[in-house]
Formats: sequence, C-alpha cells, structure tokens
Amino acid sequence: MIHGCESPQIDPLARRAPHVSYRLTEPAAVLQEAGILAAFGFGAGAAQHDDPRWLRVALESLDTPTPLELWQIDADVHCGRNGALRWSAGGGWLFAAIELDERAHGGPRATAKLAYEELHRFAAAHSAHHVLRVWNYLGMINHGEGDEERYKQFCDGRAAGMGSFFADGFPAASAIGHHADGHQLQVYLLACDQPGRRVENPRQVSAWRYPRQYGRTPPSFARAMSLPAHDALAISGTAAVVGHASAHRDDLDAQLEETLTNLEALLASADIAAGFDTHSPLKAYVRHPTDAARVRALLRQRLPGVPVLLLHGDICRSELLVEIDGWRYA
Ligand code: 3EB
Repeated sequence: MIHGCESPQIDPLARRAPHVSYRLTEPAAVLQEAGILAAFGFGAGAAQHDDPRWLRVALESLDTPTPLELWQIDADVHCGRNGALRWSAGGGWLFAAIELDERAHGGPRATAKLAYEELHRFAAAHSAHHVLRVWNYLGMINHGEGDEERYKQFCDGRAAGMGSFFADGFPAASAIGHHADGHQLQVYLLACDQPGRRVENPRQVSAWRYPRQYGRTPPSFARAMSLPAHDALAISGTAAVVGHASAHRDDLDAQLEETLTNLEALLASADIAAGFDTHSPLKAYVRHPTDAARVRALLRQRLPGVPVLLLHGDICRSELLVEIDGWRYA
C-alpha cells in the first residue's frame, strides 16, 4: 500500500475524538449537558464554578464576548478530585488538571517536576493512560537569562517529572506564558485508553532534538497527535520556527504566514487534506495585545470561517510574536 497520498482511514472500532468547540454560554448551564468532559473559561472575568471539569485558564481573551471551550464525548462522565488534581473520565477518555503555586513548591523547575509527577502518576493508574495532549500555562515565561529563563527551567522540570513515562514518545503540547499571578502553573491533559499516533513536521527539527542553544533540556513535545480513531488531529503550539531557528524576527505578518505554512505541512505529514474548516477550532496566542486586530484580520482572510480564539499569551521564545494550536477534524 502506498502511503502519503490518501487520507488515513478513520478506524470505526477506535474511540471517537471528543468534540471540541467554542460556545457563548455559562459553566453552570453547560456542565449539565450530557457528555461534557471539560469546560474552560479564559481570563480573570471567567465565571467561578465548583466542578472538577471547570477550569479557568489564566490567559486573557482578546475577543469579546469570550466563549467557553467545551470538550464533549458520547458517553457518561464522572469526575472528582485527588489532592491538587482534578479529573473527569468517561468513554475511555480522561481529563486531568493541576494548578500549583511555585512559591509553595520551590520555584518553576521543582513545580513543573511536581506537576508532571502528579499527572503521570494519576494517568498511569487509570485505564486511560495514553496521554495524547498537554497544555501548560506559566507566568513570566521569558523572564531570566540563558538557561535560567523561566521557560527553560520549566522544560528542565517537565522532563524530570515525566521520568520514563513518555519513553515511547512525547504528547502533543503547548507551553504559553500568562499574565495572571506570575507564580501560578496550570497544566492539563487529555488521555485515552487507546494510543494516538505522533506526527512531526518535516519543516521543523523535532523539539526534543533542538540543539543546546535553546536550553539544557530540549522541549518534551510532539508537533501533533492523531487521535486513536484518526478522526482528529491535536495540533501542538505552532510558530514561525523553521529547522530549529525562529524566522522573521519583528515581522508579525511574516511570522503568521510561516506559522500557517507550518500548520499545512503538519496536516500533510499527518496525511490529512489541506485546509481548516468551520468545525476545527484553533487558538491564536498573541504576545502584544496591540497586534490582536492585525492577527484577527489576517486569520479571517487566510482561514475564513475557522473558529479562532485570540488569547493574550507569551510564546516561549521572546522573538516569537504569535503561535497557533488547535484541532483538525477529519
Ligand atoms: C516551538 O516550536 C515553539 O514547550 O511544550 C511550541 C509548542 C513550543 C509546545 C512546549 C513549545 C512547546 O518550539 C514553542
């Protein structure tokens, strides 16, 4: 069989991907619906709600009004708390989240290590132990010089906390800087009782092979993860990185265009038809809020009809101005 020119078959026996969408609603209403695995609000204005499936992401939205992000599955969901961890599960899927204050756990490196130890221990004990996708939000991400930059300390701690749990390969991920309480680390994940398939981008050096100049510990993530049924691709944070270098310093438009080229390369590498569509939600993380209007206009032009949530977030390399992640459904 020749690979690379046809779409991968959706496996009818495998777990169907959670449906991820944005919707203008309130957590109290939406968490009563069937099959809600997780719901996310964005920024300080997001509602408070005491449900383990509800997470207030520390990133401010640059869109008003701001929708919630919903993960919905075709199964009953149960949920709970386990120490600092909160989780939900159903239909073979697992959501788990942890929020830690670095001041209580010895700084950014030790806190990232602890977060990953807690999360992988919890996942390992669960039937849904294949961690497919992780989101990491930390404060002051570009503070500090050289190897002491906080993002690099996070990378050290993440790798230490992962231990050998990801020996077969890393999950897809995003790591973004927030502007809320600078010492707050938020990490959440999606796992399944069936494995996914990791996808790399041929235009980019795999992150775990980045050369020494980017830090002691290369970033532990895959560029994307095809979910078990191959009905959705979870796309990691994607920016204007070509090879291992950042491209187009100080040029927002060119960085965005390079990012879109990288996203298309990723789809091709996953054997998915080109382009994004109206039911494949993306997020654009924008370093400077003053760039939001420009990013919104360019994305409306280049990705018409695609749901994109604009968030104020710092990218892990200080020269990068914008990053995109999200989902592509088959
Ligand atoms: C890059 O391509 C941009 O450390 O988990 C993107 C996605 C980036 C995930 C992570 C970092 C991470 O290297 C940065």
